[in-house]
Amino acid sequence: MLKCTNNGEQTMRIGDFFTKVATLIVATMISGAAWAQDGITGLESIGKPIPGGKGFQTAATELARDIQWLDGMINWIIGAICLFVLLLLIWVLVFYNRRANKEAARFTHHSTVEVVWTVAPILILIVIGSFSLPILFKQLEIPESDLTIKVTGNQWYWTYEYPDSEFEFDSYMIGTGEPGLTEAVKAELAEYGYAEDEFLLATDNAVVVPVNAVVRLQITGGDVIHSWAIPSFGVKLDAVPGRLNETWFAAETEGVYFGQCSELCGKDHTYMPITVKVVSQDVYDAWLNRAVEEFAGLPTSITVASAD
Ligand SMILES: [Cu+2]
Repeated sequence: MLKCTNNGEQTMRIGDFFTKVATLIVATMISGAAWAQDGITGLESIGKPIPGGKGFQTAATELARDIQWLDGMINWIIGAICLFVLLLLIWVLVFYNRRANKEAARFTHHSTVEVVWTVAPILILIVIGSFSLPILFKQLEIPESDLTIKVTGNQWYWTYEYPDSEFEFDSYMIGTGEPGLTEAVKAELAEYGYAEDEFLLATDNAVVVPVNAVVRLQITGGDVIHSWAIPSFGVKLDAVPGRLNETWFAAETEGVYFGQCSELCGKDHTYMPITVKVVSQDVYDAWLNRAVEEFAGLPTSITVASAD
């Protein structure tokens, strides 16, 4: 009898336990679903590749504008050198073939020409360097920052930490583990507010930053070398285990910007994209409050007791 009662009690307790677990799972799913939209809507997707696109993605930072300008400038120099070499070849072909130039000259050295073809490339390199080095240094000399984000690359997702507010979250590609753009993935993309052509770029938890804020990025790797890159920001920096690389950006236009891991890091290297939402300060503050609650960080405003 006693044994039977015990069994009955145990069954009830197990039943209770399962009910509690089920309630917890449902609650987590509901809060997860509510968080899925991250409360930020109406943003235009600016930084993303377009079908048939040839040039750079729209520049949204000073760094990206600098890089794109440098690329254009160097292209003109490359064009001029190619044209010069082509004209030299044509000149040689026309005037120094066997018929036009029956008596070939016998000299083997020409000091002036040798000096010119040594000095001219050096001068060209000095000109290019005088423009490219300041742009390179600008990417690594971080101005006074408004916000710090620590980025950790993992196989195969990103972890973002907002140290000022003491919270962190993981960011996975929407559709991770799915065989492709299935109906379920399409539905999930729509739920998160992304278009279908943003598959492989959109993530469940986007990085959110205020517009025009100077964001200091601290980038590291959790397992192997990854690389955090957003073309529109002109940012690409390796995430190396045991090393903290730093760079920065200040996005000037509100919108959604996409990037991808840019260092071959293993079998799912293709499936660890980066999504950054640039929003107004008000939207950012509201998001930060929700994020602190969701990811159990520090409240954004702490009232400290006065000394007197
Ligand atoms: Cu990677």
